[in-house]
Amino acid sequence: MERKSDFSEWYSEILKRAEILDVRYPVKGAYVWFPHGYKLRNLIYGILRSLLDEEHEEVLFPLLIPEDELLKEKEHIKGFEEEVFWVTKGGSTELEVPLALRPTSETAIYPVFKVWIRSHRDLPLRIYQIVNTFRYETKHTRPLIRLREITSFKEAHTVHASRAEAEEQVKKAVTLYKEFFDRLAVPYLVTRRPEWDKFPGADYTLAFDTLLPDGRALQVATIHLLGESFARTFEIKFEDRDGSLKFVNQTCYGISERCVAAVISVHGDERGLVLPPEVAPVQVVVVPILYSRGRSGAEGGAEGGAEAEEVLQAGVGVVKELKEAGVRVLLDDSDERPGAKYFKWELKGVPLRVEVGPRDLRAKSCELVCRHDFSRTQVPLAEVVSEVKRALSEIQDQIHERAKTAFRGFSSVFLCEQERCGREVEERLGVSVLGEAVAENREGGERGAVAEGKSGESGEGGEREEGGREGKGGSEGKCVICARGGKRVYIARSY
Ligand code: 5CA
Repeated sequence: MERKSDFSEWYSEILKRAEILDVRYPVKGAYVWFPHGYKLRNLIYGILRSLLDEEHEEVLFPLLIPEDELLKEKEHIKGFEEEVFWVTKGGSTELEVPLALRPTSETAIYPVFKVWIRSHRDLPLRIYQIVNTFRYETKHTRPLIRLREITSFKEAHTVHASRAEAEEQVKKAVTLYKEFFDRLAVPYLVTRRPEWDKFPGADYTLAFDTLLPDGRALQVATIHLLGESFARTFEIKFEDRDGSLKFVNQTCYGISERCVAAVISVHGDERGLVLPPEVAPVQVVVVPILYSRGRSGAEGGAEGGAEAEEVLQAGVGVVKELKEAGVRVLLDDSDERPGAKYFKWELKGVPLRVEVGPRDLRAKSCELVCRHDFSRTQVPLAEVVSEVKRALSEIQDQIHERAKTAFRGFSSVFLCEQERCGREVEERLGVSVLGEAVAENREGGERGAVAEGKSGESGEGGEREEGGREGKGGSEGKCVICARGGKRVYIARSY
C-alpha cells in the first residue's frame, strides 16, 4: 500500500484492513466504527476530555433544535441553512414547529444560557459536550473527514463578562488544542481565517490545519470569538458589579473525528497504521516464537514441546508484568506463523512488539521491535518493564519528530483583505486561503509556516515561499491581485 502516490486509495484500504471504520452503511456520510477503531477513538478523546476537564464542565444538550431558535441568529443561519437536516413529522403527524438535527449547538445551548446567567457571579461559564451533529454536506463525503453524521463533535462554549476575557479564553483554547495535537504527535499550523471564511456569526475564527500525505491541508480544529453577537440575539445579559445590565461575551471551539483521520494519515505507512503509544489501543504485542507448532510438541517431539511451553510461559510472564505496570499489552499465542502475526499487528499499528524465542530464553532476554522504524533491540528479560516503558516513550517522540520533519508547511502569498482578491487567488491556484499565521504559532514548536520579520522587506507580492523558513519576505507586501497593501497569508489545496 503506497501512501504518497495514491493517498485516497491507501486511506480507504487502511480504514478497512486495520478495522477502523466500516464504510458499507447505507446512508451517505455515515459510517460504522469497528471495535479497534472505536478504542482508538476513545483513547484520543480521553486526552481531549482530560484537558477540557481542567477548566470546563461536561454537559449534554438535546439533539433537536426548534426551527425558530435555529433561525434567530441571522448570520449563523445564513452559513448553515443549506446543511440542516429537518425532522418535520412525528409518525404521520406534521410537527407544528419543525425540528433541526443540530449542525452545531449554539442555538440549542444559548437560549438556556439566557436563563442560567444572571449575575457576574455566574461568569465565567465554561462547558463542553461530546455529541453527534448532522450536516447535509454537499461536497464529496469521506470517512472521518467530511461526514454527514459527525459522531463525536467535541464542542466547548464559554461565556465571559468582557471581550478581553473572551479573547483571553481564545488564547487558552489555542494552548489547549496545541497540547492535544502535540500528544497525538500531529503537527499543525494555526492561522486566523479570512473574514469571508469565518464561522457564521463569529467575530473571528482561528483554525488548526495539518498536512496530509497528498499535500492537502486538513482543518482539524477551529476556535471562534463570538463576541456579543449571539448574546444580543438570544438576550444573554448579566448584572455587573456596578448593577448595570450587560451583554456577555462568548467563545466556542470544536474538534470532530478529523483528529482521528489526522493520526491515521500523518503517521501511517505502506504496512498500515503507525500509532503513537499515547493512543494505541494495544501498545505492545508479545509474540512467543514457538517452533514446534501446536505447542503440544506435535511436530517438535517431546523436547520441542517442553521448550515451546517454556517460551510460552516466558511470554505469559512478560504480559503479566507489563499489564501490572499499566501497559496496554496483548499476548498473541495463536496458531498462526510468527510472520503472519507480525503482519497483522503491524497493520494495526501496535507501536512495539516483544519477541521471545528459545534462543532468547537461553540468553534470558527478549527482543523489542519498533513498528515505526523496524529497529530491533535485545533486552534482558529481568528488565523488560523498564525497557518497554523507555522504548514507548522514545517511540512517541520519534514519531512526533518524523511527522514534524515531513510537515513541509504551507506556501504563502500576499493578499489584501478583500474577499474578491482572496477568491481570485483560490480560483486561479486551486487552493484555499488558510489565513495569516497567528503569533501563538511559535510556542507549539511546530515547523509550520511562521512569517515574521519587518514589513515589506522584499516588496514583491505573490512570491511563493515554503513555510518553515522564517522571516524571508516579511509579513506584509503588495496584494498579488490588486497590488494594494497586503499581508502574508498561507494557502493550500485543502479538504
Ligand atoms: N460551533 C463551532 C465550534 S464547535 C463549530 O461548529 N465550528 S466548525 O463548524 O468550524 O466545526 C468545528 C470543526 O469540525 C471544524 O474545524 C472541522 O475540523 C470539523 N468539521 C466540520 N464539518 C465537518 C464534517 N462535515 N465532517 C467532519 N468534520 C467536520
